Amino acid sequence: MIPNVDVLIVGAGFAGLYALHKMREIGVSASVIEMADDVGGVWYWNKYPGARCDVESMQYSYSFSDDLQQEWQWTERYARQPEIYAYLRHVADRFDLRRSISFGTTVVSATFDDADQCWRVGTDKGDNIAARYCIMASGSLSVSRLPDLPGIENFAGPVLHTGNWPDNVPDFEGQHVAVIGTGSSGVQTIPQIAQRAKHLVVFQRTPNFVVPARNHPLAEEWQARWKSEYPEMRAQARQVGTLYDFSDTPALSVSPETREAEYQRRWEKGGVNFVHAFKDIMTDIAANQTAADFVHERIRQAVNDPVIAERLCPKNYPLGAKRICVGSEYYETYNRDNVTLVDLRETPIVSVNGQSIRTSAANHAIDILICATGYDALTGALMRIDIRGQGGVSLAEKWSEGPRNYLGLMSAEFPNMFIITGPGSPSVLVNMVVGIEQHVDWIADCILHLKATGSAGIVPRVDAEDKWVQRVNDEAASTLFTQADSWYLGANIPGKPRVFMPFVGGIGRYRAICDQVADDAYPGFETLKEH
Ligand code: NA7
Repeated sequence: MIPNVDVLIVGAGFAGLYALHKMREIGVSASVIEMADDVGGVWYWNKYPGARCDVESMQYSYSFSDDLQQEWQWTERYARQPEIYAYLRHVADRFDLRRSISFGTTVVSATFDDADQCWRVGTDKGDNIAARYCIMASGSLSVSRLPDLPGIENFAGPVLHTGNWPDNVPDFEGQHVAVIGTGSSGVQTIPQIAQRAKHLVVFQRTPNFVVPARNHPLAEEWQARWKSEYPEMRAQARQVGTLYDFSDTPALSVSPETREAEYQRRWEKGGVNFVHAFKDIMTDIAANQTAADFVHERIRQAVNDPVIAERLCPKNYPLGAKRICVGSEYYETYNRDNVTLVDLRETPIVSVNGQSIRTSAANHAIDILICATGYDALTGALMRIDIRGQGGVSLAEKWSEGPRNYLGLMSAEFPNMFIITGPGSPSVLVNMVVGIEQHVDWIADCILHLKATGSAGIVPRVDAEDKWVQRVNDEAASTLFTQADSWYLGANIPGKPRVFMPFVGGIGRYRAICDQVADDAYPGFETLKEH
């Protein structure tokens, strides 16, 4: 049985591992519960061919230990899943974290005990753990979602989800394979599967903007230089998330030729940096259209068949309003003889049968079905735990109209439960590792403050929460982010309330707000007195 602790952490991905290390550092007892049989979080589950990070390796890594960041050697500009998984395994071993992690165990409930002022956490193994604090490091993109397709249960072959990839995957060689979904995961896996399958059919509901990765092995000197500059680089990253080449120039303030040259320069360098070419791409639709037009032209150049090229051009939402994808040979893959693109808006899926998928126009023979259909983002992992706060209030009921919390960190009526990179925080809009370290450090300071002041805990006030929710909404509404049916808004999950969830104001501003709250002795929160 898992013993009672000061801090119970749910999840052993990037967030949970650092939270455990930090809690030990501040001298509180802590343990982690992880449903997988190893550390890694999304980097444990996302083993699909082509899985890699779209933030550069030198930046998508912890900064809390200089020894760690100096000793670990990355091999590529963008790390592949096995390398990030190996890195997290190394972190777990190097900091001796495994002894405090219960693997293969799922948290099913967490109930706040008003009398004892602690959380009582239940697992699928029958544990009932008392913990003063809970840290929910359960992931922003960890609950994968299969599509609701008529007859999918009748499909005779393997049905795989990119976010829940099994170890024993059938060989694609000689097979008829379908990929449904063209977000980041689909964009990464489609070129890889196409090289092995006899035939690949891609079912696309919405085309995405895909910028080239231009991935390459990391040169020794480049890595050494980064490492020597880490103190300054990490300090800057704490303000901006990822060190992109940000611009102060509005897109329409320069000539079309200058604009084109800037887009081209960034296109050739590769990566998400493309969207930072001008400062108003995410706030001015006319500026945004110039970037979209540029990408449309690149798609038309890359794809031989003009009809297929037009199907691949995203036209009904602003560039970046759905998370931009970073790909390698993505558009070129549609020039292969063994690849078919099906536009589900023109010809929707009518039924899935034993060995085929029938659309309104054709029947496609399929041996293996790959769903790259995404996640119940930001709230999914919390909602599948029965979380009950003061007086038995249910988090799922409280959030039935959309998530409500203060600073993205805590929800009123749920004392001492901290959420890492959840809704209301910069979360998936910034480099996740930077966001995680900021959250965990803030939580550690908060727990130390509570100990120092003899408090039994902390809980947001409803008025502070209401104001924060309003602020998150208002800031999102001032951008183009709300103008797409994205998972940022919950639009990919039928019935999920449409609320723009992340805080768009950037990690630097967010950090300053959180730091100010801590410096001012936590206004907007109430503390619990020891009984
Ligand atoms: P995403 O970005 O949510 O992409 C899922 C894709 O699957 C997207 O193209 C969806 O189309 C499509 N989809 C979802 N449901 C269906 C159904 N029912 N029918 C057809 N197509 C469907 O998930 P990813 O795993 O690619 O990436 C998630 C993040 O992980 C990524 O941004 C990185 O941060 C890492 P839609 O656009 O909803 O029309």
